Amino acid sequence: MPSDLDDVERFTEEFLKRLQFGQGVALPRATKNDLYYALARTVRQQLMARWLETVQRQMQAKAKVVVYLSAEYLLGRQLDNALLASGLTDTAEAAIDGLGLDMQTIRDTEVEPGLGNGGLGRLAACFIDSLATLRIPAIGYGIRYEYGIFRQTFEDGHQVEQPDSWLTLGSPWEFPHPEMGVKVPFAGHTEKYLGEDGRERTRWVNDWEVIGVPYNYMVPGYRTGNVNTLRLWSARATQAFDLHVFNNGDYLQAVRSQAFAENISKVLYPEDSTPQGKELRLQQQYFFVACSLRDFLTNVMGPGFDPRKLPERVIFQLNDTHPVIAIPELMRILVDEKDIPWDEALDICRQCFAYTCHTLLPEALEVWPVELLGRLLPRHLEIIFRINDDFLAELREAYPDDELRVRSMSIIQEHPERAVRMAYLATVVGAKVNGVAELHSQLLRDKVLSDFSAYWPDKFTNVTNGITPRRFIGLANPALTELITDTIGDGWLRDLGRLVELEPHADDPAFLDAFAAIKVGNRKRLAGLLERRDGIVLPQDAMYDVMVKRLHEYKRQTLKLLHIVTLYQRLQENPDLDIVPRVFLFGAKAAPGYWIAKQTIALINAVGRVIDNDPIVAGRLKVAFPANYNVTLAETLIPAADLSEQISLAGKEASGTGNMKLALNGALTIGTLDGANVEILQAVGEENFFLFGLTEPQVHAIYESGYQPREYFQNNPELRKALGAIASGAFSDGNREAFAPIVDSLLHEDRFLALADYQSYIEAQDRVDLAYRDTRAWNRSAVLNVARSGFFSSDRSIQDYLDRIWNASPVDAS
Ligand code: CJB
Repeated sequence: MPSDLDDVERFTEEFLKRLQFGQGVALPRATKNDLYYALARTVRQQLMARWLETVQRQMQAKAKVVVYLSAEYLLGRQLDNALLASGLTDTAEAAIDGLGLDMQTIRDTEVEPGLGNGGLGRLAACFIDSLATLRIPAIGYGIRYEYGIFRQTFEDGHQVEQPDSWLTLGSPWEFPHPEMGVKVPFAGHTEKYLGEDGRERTRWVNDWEVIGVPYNYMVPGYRTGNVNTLRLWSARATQAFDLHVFNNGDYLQAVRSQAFAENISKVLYPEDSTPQGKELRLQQQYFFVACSLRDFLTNVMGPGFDPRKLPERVIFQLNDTHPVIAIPELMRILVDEKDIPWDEALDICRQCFAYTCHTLLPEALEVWPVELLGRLLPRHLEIIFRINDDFLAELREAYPDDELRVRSMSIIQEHPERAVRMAYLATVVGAKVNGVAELHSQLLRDKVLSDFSAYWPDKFTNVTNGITPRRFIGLANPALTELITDTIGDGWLRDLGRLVELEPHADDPAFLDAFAAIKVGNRKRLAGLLERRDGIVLPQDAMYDVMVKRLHEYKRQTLKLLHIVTLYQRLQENPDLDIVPRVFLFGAKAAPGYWIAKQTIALINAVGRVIDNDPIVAGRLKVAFPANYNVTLAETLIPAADLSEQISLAGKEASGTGNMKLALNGALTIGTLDGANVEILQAVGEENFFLFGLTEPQVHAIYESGYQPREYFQNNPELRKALGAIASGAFSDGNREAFAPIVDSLLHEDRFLALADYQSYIEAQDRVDLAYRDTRAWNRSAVLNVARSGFFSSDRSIQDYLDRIWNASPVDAS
């Protein structure tokens, strides 16, 4: 992409101008924040012309638009990504350097927008990157939370949540448009009336409303000249305060309505895979969906647009159930506002929506109590009931003698309380339903939504997740990126399948040495960061064994911990035992209300402390748990990893994407046959992957036969010893109560079969230990992991969505 700033002098000049006229300071007096803003604005300027051009071109082409509706976007820092996309990284570095400034300090000034919890939000961020890179007309819509995912700190090893005030110093990347605010009604009642044509209509008479103010963000495609838009909504009160109340002397009451309205976009719900069912959450969902549909219909499609043409012009992709209220909202607009007959409106909706499911855990499937939905969105509830009535009537025709089946497929659940099953609503109306990895999609079809897949076999499809190679190798692993480019040439960051060209080099000693040296360098870089950031000192000459993901019982951080305790006990028993030194790196946030997950964090830290203070294992075992794992930390941590822990119970992790990031950066996986691990194993080959654990059908069989965790405990001496130590207070200064709930839950219930998989896991870890000793063979496997990870690019995922679901095409740059 040609750029008018790609000479260092011009760039420097532009940067100084931004500093002077944008920030109002001269170089000698500039703060870090001034420098960061000036640099961000310099790059932003470069992208803006492309952005306006892209929007213009896409409008003219009248192409079909992919509208990605997601309550979360876990974006990560923007500066480096914008530089990379526009090809200005080297120029910017030279300019900053030439001014005697430090680029890293400027980079580190940026606070990442943490507008997501974990995998689902990060996937949305990868997808909009790939959509822009593939030149697909696309808009991402979401919420501009004032506070993103909490900042995690540890106090005495326990997680403490701090508010994430990412906007304290503002953000140079956003473009607010208060003049384009959208009114969003809530509550009230509906009433019937006769239209001019004598037909009966319904209108919604709402009680209160808020305004959604759009904030636009650029989404630059990688060196394509294409810049798409992410539009996030911020809630404002319709009036700053109530003058009437104010004049009556109650100032506090007067501003209360403002606070109430602005609460809607105040904070991201920190629950991951466990819906909260709170009223504010439903308000958030409707708020962003109502703003987005209104914006799309009026501003993106433009005045005079005929909504009957929607199926040709748009596909609304529902990222999990959070935006599913968009379905009745579009029905309401079409029927009540645009006067389109019900059946025709439903037919339009059936072509415009598609739904991605991200879970298999039954408790994670979102339901909204009828009482709550009816109170907040009375018209939507009526519409949902009518969609359901139509659907059940259709089913009764198809299954005249099977009322049980009909009821079990109802969008409305009756027990334990009457509630709307949002996944069912999305499945009934959506044109397509997809899971996020082969195994997950198959289990969706066969289990979670089996009645629906029997009824509509063609509706169900799979799109295996992916990750953007720009951020997760291009930015995160510059040394490996350079080695790959030197070896196979340029262009692979946009065509990740080309990594297979590395395969022949897996047997080239010089290449392997260069690869190994990069890993060493990346470990050093991580060690440096953790020492500065957390005061954690990491040994260099050790295997870096990494488990980074949200803390959840199904992901089984406790199983990892049992392995660590077992190794520790082996060394205590036999101090001369020859083991490969390991650093166990954890990164994990627990939902604030998820008590046992928080206890698990405390236990990991407690085990780490004991190991740290034991001279017997010094230099051989180290547990490092840097607080506040986020996208920024991931970018330094992942490239340093040797071993990737993907140890969820088979059938529970929908896909995983950390598994892909780690493999792409040359970590070998130890994992179960779960989620996308299955496809990683197929891609990299069994000899380059440490497989263990029960398969999903075996898990099912164990549950069916009545699982007895205690039996595994009693029959396995090492397991008995490891759990026994935790129970006896070995990691809590003799306090037997401290971690009793974790031990009890494992011994009595162990919902996720950690004890059943323990032995198989330990054996696989012993194989890891052996394999790591053969450095050459290990590095060869690591290189093959990189070479065979091309499939996991989010560009491929987006291409699959285009082919299987969206039926949209690129619009070329002029
Ligand atoms: N996922 O991050 C979330 N939050 C949820 O509420 C439900 C699922 C994750 O989505 C990722 C992207 O599809 C998956 O890779 C991951 O397995 C799943 O847990």
